[in-house]
Amino acid sequence: MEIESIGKVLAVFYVMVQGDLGRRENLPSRICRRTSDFFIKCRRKPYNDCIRDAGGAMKKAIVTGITGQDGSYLTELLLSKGYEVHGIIRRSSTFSTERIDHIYQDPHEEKRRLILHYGDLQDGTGLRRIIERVVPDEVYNLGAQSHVRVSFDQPEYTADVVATGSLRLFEAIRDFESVALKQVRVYQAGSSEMFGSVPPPQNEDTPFHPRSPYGVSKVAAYHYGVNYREAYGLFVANGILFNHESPRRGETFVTRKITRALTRIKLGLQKKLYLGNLDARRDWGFAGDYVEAMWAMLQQPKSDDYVVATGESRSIRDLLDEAAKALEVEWTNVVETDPRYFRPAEVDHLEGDASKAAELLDWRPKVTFQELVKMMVDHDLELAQREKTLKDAGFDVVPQGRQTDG
Ligand code: NDP
Ligand code: GDR
Repeated sequence: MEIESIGKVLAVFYVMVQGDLGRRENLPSRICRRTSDFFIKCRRKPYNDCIRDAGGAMKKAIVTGITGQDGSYLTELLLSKGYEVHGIIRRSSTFSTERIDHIYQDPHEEKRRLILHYGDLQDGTGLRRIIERVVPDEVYNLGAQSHVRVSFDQPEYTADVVATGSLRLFEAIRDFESVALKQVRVYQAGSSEMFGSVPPPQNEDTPFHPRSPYGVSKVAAYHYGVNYREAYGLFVANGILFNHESPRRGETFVTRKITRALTRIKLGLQKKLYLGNLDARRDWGFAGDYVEAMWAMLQQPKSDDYVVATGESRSIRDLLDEAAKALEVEWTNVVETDPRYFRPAEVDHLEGDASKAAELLDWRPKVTFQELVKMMVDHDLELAQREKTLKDAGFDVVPQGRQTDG
């Protein structure tokens, strides 16, 4: 029998028995290549779709930035949809998996669907190795030095992770596709910070004018994505997401900083809250809603760019009003301005127009601004209450995390 026919027979056998042909290591590579050709050329459908249609194999996704706010919500979503999720985490001297501890699966568990790999966007070889091992259907690139103020202190590092890190990932996927003959769909985490100083409302046609090293790096990553789409046919969807928050938001971003501080102040654990510019306006949504848009972008027949936003904006003062109202406290006498939180160049007003996402992805935000603030306040009040209980019982309570002078 000719090698091509053997390949076809083996392919069908594997799809029926295991539904897992996507793993190249399961077959001798020459036969695997032939079977890939068979699926791609004969069926005229993307490789993964053929496999799934024939045998219903589980989809595999790689998530960079899995330990971050969005990574944790996205992983919950993908697991609920039956995916096998491979998260890339950075080695650190303390644990960084707090946001995913509730869904963590021990390597000794059978049939795990959440697998963690050490890797870094600064290490292209490591990224390539993970992609080759996992053979993903989808890659979500959420990893970043994501703090705008910090990017002024560490511009080169931010550019290396956010811009060049994305390029390393696209390069690795491009090479992988050409060898594995398998399409990988890529989500690139773009940001409303790319619009910077351009007046609202901002949509997919609004020009970019970033105002920070972070914003500039995200613009570069966005253009790398578009370029790889045009040059190599890579499926890259750029999500241009406006601010999205949750009880899992990092504590140095303004929403969480406010809800953490006001709840501690309410219980007498803290006296003051130091903030920067209170007049900036942001379009704040709920992170849990926004990860649904990320996933929807990769299910489209063609890769494209989408703004994801609520269409409403509020100032930091409005946010303080809403959080203080929920807690029945007064903020004006506890909040002080500290210039160290000002930015060398500020983004004054972001308010997105997400009508393209509504029309093509059928995506709309579900959680309102008031519900979001309430959710964060309730969560942080519980944290503060725990802290107070320990303190009242005579235990030393040291708040976690330290602010730098930068
Ligand atoms: P977080 O800051 O919460 O998470 C960032 C993640 O990136 C963490 O898992 C972090 O790991 C990881 N990371 C940092 N540096 C590297 C690196 N060198 N290599 C690999 N991973 C790294 O961000 P969010 O979850 O809020 O945001 C997710 C993505 O979306 C980011 O790219 C962000 O810039 C972008 N974005 C966010 C918006 C928002 O409002 N949240 C809006 C628009 C875009 P570790 O835990 O080890 O630090
Ligand atoms: P942003 O979020 O810069 O929009 O980036 P952040 O919450 O840091 O700032 C929002 C606005 O609040 C003002 N502000 C302060 N900000 C912080 N962090 N701390 C303060 O004390 C403070 N006082 C006032 C800021 O000047 C700013 O105008 C977030 C990140 O998640 C990015 O990764 C993402 O791309 C964008 O949202 C969309």
